[in-house]
Amino acid sequence: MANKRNELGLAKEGLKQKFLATAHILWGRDFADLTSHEVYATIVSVVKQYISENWVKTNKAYMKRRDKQIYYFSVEFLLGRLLRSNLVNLGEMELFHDALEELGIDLNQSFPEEPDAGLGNGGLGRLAACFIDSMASLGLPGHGCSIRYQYGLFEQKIIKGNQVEIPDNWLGNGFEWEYRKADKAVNVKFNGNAYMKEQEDGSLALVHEDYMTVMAVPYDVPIVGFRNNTVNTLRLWNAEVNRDFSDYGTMTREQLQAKKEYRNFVESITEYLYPDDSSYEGRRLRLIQEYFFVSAGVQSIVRHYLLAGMDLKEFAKKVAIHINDTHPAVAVAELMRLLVDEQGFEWDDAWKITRETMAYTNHTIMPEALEKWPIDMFRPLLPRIYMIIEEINRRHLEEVRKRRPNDEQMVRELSIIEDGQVHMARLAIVGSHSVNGVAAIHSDILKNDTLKFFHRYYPGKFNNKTNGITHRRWLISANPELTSLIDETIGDGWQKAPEQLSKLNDHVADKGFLQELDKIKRLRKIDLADYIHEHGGVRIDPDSIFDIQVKRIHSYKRQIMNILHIMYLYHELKTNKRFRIPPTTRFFGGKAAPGYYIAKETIRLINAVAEKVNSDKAVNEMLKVVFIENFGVSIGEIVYPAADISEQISTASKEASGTGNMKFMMNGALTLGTLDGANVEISQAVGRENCEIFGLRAEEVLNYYATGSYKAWDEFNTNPAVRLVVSQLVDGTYGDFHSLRDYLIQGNDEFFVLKDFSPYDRAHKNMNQKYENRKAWLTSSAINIANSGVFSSDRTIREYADDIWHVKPVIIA
Ligand code: CBF
Repeated sequence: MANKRNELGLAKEGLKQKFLATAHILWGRDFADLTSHEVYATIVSVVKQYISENWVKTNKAYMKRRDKQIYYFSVEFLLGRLLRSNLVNLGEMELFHDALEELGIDLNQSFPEEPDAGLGNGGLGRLAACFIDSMASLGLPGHGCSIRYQYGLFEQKIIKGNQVEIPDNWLGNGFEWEYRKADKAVNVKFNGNAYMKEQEDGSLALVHEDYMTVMAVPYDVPIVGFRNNTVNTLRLWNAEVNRDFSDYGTMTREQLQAKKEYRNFVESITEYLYPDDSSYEGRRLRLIQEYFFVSAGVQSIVRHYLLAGMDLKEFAKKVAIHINDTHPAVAVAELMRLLVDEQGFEWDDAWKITRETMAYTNHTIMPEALEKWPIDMFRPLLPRIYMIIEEINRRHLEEVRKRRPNDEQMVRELSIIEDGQVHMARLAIVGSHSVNGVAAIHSDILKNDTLKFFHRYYPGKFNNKTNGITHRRWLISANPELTSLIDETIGDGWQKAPEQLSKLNDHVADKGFLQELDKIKRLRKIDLADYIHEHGGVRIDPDSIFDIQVKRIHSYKRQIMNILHIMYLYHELKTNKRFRIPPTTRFFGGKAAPGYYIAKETIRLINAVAEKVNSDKAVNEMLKVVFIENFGVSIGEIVYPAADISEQISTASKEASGTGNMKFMMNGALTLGTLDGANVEISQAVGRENCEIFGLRAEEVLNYYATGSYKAWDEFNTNPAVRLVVSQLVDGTYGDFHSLRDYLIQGNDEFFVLKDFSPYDRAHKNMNQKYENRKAWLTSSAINIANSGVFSSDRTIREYADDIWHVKPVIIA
């Protein structure tokens, strides 16, 4: 013990010296004189000194042992902040905290100095971030590949109740975690003419001429494993002007103009995450972005592979490329291009390698996310890639016709090019050896509905991998007191093996444990209440029920049902003297896409209701409504642990999985939800008595769509509660919301808000009743935590590694 204390003391002294020396090197000033941002940057620099040794070691080990590598291609990585999570993963939080304290610095004050790396917009991007954390923590050689966007998703401000979008200049003060690797730059080609030209000997050779080159420069971010020495890499590509294009002196006016246009073009590529796709130019820019990072990523993988001295024939045994949603699907054609055009492979051999290398995950059945590009846009931009896709499709359809003679519907449904468009999901499916959905119900819907023709044709390719979240960020880091309580109760083995959380099942009736759980929940609720108040919001009673719905604002997620229900409660509280509810705060948070009118109107309605309810003294002891501005990863770390009720109320069949549901559950909230996405598996894991399930089932929803038999008017006419709240949208109670009324009634309520309204109300009543029984509630809360281990992304990634990538962990000594 004394020895350990001694070691720690020495480590602390050494660390303090490091801070002082690093401050001198970075700023030429004493540590004590630094601004708070400089202090933060100095801490990061010191943390990087801890990380870099293992980063080098990890890369060397991979190179030397030639272990199979996983490359996870995703247009989004919603990282959030890294300082706290890196310290957790390094296991050095306490040491840093103590050393800094002795230097007069509170480490907790430094965390908010870090900008949220908002390189994503929602579940898909956050999942990718959880996955790279899990790969590193499981010791798997897995890396991310994406774009270094200059601006992340917009910053949301609420002004007079409306969402206003401000550019998210997250790189404004620099991003301390990145390493620019200029020597690893590659060129990406756009435009020009590509064709096959007959040679003198009669053979055909590819010509691609008059193209434009963009230089892709990687910025690498270390991804630190959990106390295991592994440090993997997230490679973010930045578009830069090609070096060859810099001889200003000799240029004519036209050439200078062309250069200016070229520079603007290049700079636009990595400027924004999701350029506005309502215009042709915006859509084209998205396609440019996708090819840009995919081409750069695949080129750099092949180059690295050859550098390691490996044989390309073995490529699929040594490399797994994952296509996260359709955005990187063009990787299929790019790898074919590199193998056939640049490495001289025969088509069939290249195709075998490509298919064995690629795997694809579908994240939604929403048609707008299954990208299609008009040929007229695609071909001029990527002429050689288009030729390759045409050839892939020609051969693929030849095989379809052979295996399914006279089945022209099958041919149409499976064709990668159809109706003048290139279908990226189809390219991904044809070019991959595995296709997976992200929750059991979602994978079933893909097989039986959305992709049924592909499933009939390639039944063996389809599988399910239910999503997960990293318990390191969402529990260990976000809720340290709960972490300590769990450690004290079942030991800390669960931190490395989260399935061991199930040991808590033996304690869910322990009075002492439940009392502690109760105290910790209250602490987290106070944190959230303070955050809201400090950010200009209302005062909230931490003893009220915290009922929270945070996620992107989308019609299928049905925030509108939630707010209509609050309007109903408010009406009852005002008009019915006997009507009572336990004191409740209903929270919302999430961004609406800038061009999504109904979503923005929903935000406006939430804020209008909040204003009225919160300023009404007669009810606001019982009911408050809060819209959390600019919800994102870091705010989520305060929000998820504070919830009593997790609202997961999407129309059944529409939410592929959801992952917020898992973050809430892991922190002890009870799910109030539909049987959609991973809610189904959550309800199975905890039992129906420990969550509240309501509403239409997926089969019923799909049946309504198929038969067209749902009539929103009937709901309006027959359900007085529905009639009341829908009428209030236009009678001036909250302002003018014709937009939402028309959407629900004239638009025939595409997502069954009115149909599910009364079941939703009953579900709330049941929850309220349950909440009144403190012991039963806390037991349910504990059961949710105890059964959340299966929703750690470690479990998910292990399944990907075993079933899809066939990759084993590598120990970094
Ligand atoms: O699979 C991760 C998440 O992806 C989405 O956010 C997406 O963008 N497609 C889905 O909507 C979520 O259901 C899913 O959890």
